[in-house]
Amino acid sequence: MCWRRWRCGCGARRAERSVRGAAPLTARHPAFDGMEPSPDAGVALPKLYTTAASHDLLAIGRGRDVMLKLLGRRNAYNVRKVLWLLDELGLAFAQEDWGRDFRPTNVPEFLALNPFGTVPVLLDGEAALRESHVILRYLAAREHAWSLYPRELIQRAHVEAWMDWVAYDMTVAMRGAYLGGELGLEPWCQPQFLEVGRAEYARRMGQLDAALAAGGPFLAGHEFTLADIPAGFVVHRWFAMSKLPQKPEMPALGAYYERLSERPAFRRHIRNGLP
Ligand SMILES: N[C@@H](CCC(=O)N[C@@H](CS)C(=O)NCC(=O)O)C(=O)O
Repeated sequence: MCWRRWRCGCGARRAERSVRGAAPLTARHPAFDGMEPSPDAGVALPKLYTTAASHDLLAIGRGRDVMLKLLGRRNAYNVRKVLWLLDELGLAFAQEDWGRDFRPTNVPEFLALNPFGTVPVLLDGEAALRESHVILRYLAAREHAWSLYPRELIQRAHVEAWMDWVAYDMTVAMRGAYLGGELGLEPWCQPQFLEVGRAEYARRMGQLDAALAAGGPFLAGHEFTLADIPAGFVVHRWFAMSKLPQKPEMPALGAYYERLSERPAFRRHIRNGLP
C-alpha cells in the first residue's frame, strides 16, 4: 500500500521542507555494495543486514529515490503514532501490516530487522529503525520539521519530556486500565492491576489537564509538536475507554482532545473508531 499525500496545509512547514531540497539519505551501508556480508563482517555489521530475506524487505528502500516503508499493523498503538506523523508531514510511504493477526513477526526476515519482533519498524534506505518515539524524532528531523521538533535544545527538551512521560509514566495506567480493563487481557485484568491502573490513568490525565490549564493550547506551548503525538493518543484512549467506572471532569483535557480532533491526521489514525 502506498500513500502519497502533500496536504501539509502549513506554509511555514512547507518552507522549512523546501529549503532542504532533495531528501537527505542515510549513508549507503557497505553491506549492500554488491555483496553479502562475510561471516566476519556479520560481527561488526548490524544483524539486520545479514539475511537474504531481510534484503528483500529492504529492497524498496534502495537507491536515491528512497521511499519510506513502515512495517506494522495499522491498528497497533505504536504504529498509529507513526502513521499520524507521516500523515502530518505529508510523506509518501509504503506500509505492510505485520504483527498480531497479520503477518507474524517471529520470522527470520522480520527478526533480522528488529530482534525484538515488535512493530513498528521503519525502513529508510538501508536503515531499519525500531522504537516508535525514536521513529517520530527521526522523521521530524529528517524532514526538518522544526516546528514539531525544535532545534533549540531547551524547547526540544520540553517536547521530549512529554514523549518520555508517556513512554514511562503511562505504562502502569495503560496496562491496568486499557489492557486489563478494556481488553480483559491477563494478567492485567487481575483486580490489583486493574484498580491501580485505573487510578493511575485518572491521576496522569489530571496531570495533563493541569499542565494544559496552566499553559497550552498544546503541550509544549502555542504550537502542535511531537509532544502532542504520544500524549494525544493516551488522551484519546482516556475518552475512548468505555469500561472506566468514572472519569473525573477535566475541562482543559476535553478541550485539548477536541483541538487535536481538528487535525485530519488525528482523526484518520487515532480518533478513527478504534480505542
Ligand atoms: N517500545 C516499543 C514497543 C513496541 C510494541 O510493543 N509494539 C506492539 C504493538 S503496539 C507489538 O509489536 N506487539 C506485537 C504484535 O503486534 O505482534 C515502541 O515504542 O515501538
